[in-house]
Amino acid sequence: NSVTPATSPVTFPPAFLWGAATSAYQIEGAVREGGRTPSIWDTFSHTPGKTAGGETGDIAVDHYHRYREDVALMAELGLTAYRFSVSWPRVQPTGRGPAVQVGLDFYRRLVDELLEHGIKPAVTLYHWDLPQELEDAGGWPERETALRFAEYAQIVGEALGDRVEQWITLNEPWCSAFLGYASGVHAPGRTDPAASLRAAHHLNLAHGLGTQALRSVMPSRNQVAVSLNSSVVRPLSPTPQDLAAVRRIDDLANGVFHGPMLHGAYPETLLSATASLTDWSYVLDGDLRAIHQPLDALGLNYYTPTLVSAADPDAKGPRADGHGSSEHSPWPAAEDVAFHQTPGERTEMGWTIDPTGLHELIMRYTREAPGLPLYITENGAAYDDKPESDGQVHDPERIAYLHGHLSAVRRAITDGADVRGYFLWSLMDNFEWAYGYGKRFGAVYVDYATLARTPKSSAKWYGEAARTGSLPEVPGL
Ligand code: PNW
Repeated sequence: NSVTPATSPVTFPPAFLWGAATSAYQIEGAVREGGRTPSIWDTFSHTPGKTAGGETGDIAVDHYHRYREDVALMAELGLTAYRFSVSWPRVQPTGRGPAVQVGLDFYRRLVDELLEHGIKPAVTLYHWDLPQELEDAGGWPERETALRFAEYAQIVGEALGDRVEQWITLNEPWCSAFLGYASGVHAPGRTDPAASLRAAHHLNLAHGLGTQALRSVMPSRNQVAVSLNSSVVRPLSPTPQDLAAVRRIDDLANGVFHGPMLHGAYPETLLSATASLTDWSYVLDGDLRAIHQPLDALGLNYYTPTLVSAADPDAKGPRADGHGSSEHSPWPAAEDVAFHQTPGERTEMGWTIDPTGLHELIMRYTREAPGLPLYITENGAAYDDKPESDGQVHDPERIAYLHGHLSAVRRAITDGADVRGYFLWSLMDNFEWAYGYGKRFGAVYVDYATLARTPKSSAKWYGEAARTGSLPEVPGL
């Protein structure tokens, strides 16, 4: 008779991908090289008052020049996949017309380097760096931007489709639409709720047309997906009023994107709730059919749950919605909803650590999109990491965070979910948008004075998980 250990090792399926993720503007630097022109993030970060300390991605972590070193580091750690994004203005500086070969060549070299090291590339086409010229022509609230995206998708698909199997059209269109055009804490920094809803529709259309364009030029074995920062929205109390608040925010966070993408329609409750802001007349005949493309997989980005209630109309005070400081809300037509801090331990972003939310999220999409393979395309935590006197960086909090969330993924797989891989956000410390370089999400530490890279203890822990396919034990857990 065998003795059952108190805890058995948390083991993953053999083909499970162990990845890390980054995005172009957050790591590349070299913003004026190879014919690249400004994106909305260059303009925004160079506008006084928009980012912490006026920090920009001008140099970032200089990945454009150090990609070989970075790929070698991933290989040394044992990662089996890497998710990165292509900078649109590096490939198509004005957002229109012929591609710049130097720009495409950079990504081809990066992909070849990954493949030579046995690392599977996953390409995100749009991680928020819209060519400034397209914003000057109206940006995402305009239909034209979606048409231009489809052309850009085709160019990149033609250039890399023979060697990249995994494709993601958009990263977190919620952030592009609502942080970019409603609260204004992200580029282009506009604060127009009606425009943000138009932006959401044209991002959806870009996804649909971009998916068609990719498929028209790529081998059919390739997979096309989208990465949504799908929120887990919970009520403060189970009253009808608080449940109505959940419905409102769930429509604005999730339904506005997965409604058309997965089911071919916007939620009725979203259309009625936003009727005072927009009549949705820019949703043209055929748009929903174009957006409702069969997907090969769905990418979920998860950090923290969202807790809401019906607002007390007399209550005034700061909004605890964790989306940066702005007097403008990223939630159009939701003045009657109040946001609350989920109780519990938090990361350096102020985001509550809640792995059960990730399990909930995976199970929700398992029900909502039966048969669709899922990837966790981002999950991770910012901590105030500092090297010790011996130069090593110890981040036990991040190890605990990763252990908790990977265990939640494993539980979801046991419960019947088809999760094929996990991409830690982020491979290395980088430009955390409006927060600048102060928030470190990396598994690898970057010394911003020298740009030297040092794997933190979490990188070694995660690398061991990747090499063995099961989670190394964490002392004290
Ligand atoms: C995501 N919010 O951003 C992005 O995909 C990454 O580029 C980023 O570095 C990472 O998560 C960490 O922040 C988000 O306010 C930014 O809800 C803001 C929010 C969510 C995700």
